[in-house]
Amino acid sequence: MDVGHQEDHRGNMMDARRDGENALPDEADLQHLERLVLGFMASQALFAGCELGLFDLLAGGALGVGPVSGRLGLSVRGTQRLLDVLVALRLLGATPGPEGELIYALTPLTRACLTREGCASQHHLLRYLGGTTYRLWAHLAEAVREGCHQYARAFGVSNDEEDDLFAAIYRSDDERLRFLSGLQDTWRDSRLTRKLLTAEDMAAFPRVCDLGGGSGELARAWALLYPASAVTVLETPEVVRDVMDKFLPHERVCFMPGDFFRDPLPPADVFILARVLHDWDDTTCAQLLGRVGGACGPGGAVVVVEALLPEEDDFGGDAAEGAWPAWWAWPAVRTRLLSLNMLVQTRGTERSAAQYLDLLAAAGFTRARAHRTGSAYDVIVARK
Ligand code: SAM
Ligand code: ASE
Repeated sequence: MDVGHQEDHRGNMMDARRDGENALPDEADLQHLERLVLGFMASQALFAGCELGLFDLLAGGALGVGPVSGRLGLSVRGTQRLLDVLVALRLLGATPGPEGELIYALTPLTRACLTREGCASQHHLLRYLGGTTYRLWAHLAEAVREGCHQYARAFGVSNDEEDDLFAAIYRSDDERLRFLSGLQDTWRDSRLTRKLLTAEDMAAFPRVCDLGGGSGELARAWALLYPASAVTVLETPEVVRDVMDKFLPHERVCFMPGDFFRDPLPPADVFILARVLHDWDDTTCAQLLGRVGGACGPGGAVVVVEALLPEEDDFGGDAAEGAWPAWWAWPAVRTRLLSLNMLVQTRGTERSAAQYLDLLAAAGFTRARAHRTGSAYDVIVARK
């Protein structure tokens, strides 16, 4: 009578097909799971390639394992395995050399994105994610349990710093530079910045202030797209000092040191908030937007640049529908991971368009429109 059941070697009752509640998964489902489980190893291979200077070295020409390990001062056995996995991950090409040994070369994607000098370089962002972000994610379970960021556990920042979010994020001068360089990478792709900043024509807003504008890379893109505009970045005094010393801001972008929660905001027709609101809880966002609403006149506007969460019941279709890798690119997954990252790294969250529109309306910006770009970041333009 027990046809279809069999005892496995541990004596558990197994039933491959009949028991829907506890059926053995098929190969495709197991692969889906294993790809997620091993995903962190693939990320680390990528981060290590950046950290070791492997992609930068290969930018000068294809090489075999001997020269790569020799020039970077690495073990041959370690280098061999890292190179091989990067080939398997389609991040390097491999062709036989004159003596039959494999010669490793960058792909167009890795040349553009993973080398320091690449035209769409994400090198510094990957260094930041592989260093700081990765170590914070080691405490994800605690972040979920406690509902807050993990700088104290991961980096031993003090209680005072824990209370002051950016004191924790910028726990040293070097770390502040790594953060600024990492975030700057996002705005290197002029196709993305054009999509965001021309979703609506902003030429009628000549005085622009980018609040918490980091290194000024997005402000630079604005200045190039709207040649008649005057662009000011309001940043913390330490960041303004770093930008003056270590970055090359566009000559048409001014920097103003200050605290956007306390100091008077400069007069402007439009304020940019790019990846600022996602750092803070609703109450703090309302406070900041209230100040922005007070600072810009009746015709004033805000441009919010964020990765918009899908609406809460949109998980990108039926979970059973798409196996790896089709579903991975879906914004449903990506932005929810970014939102989990905001839990681990900040006091904020990613939000849906509807959530931002509510926050904006409460600050008097009632004429607002969200533009989903289909790229890494979206934009909301809100007017009073
Ligand atoms: N807008 C930039 C971008 O999208 O790349 C940077 C975003 S970063 C996540 C947030 C920025 O807000 C940081 O550069 C930080 O220095 C700045 N910031 C934080 N608190 C601030 C404050 N009280 N006053 C001014 N800037 C502040
Ligand atoms: C923040 C942005 C980031 C605060 C912490 C952060 C990013 C990484 N850590 O405002 C950049 C966006 N995230 C990713 C994964 O690209």
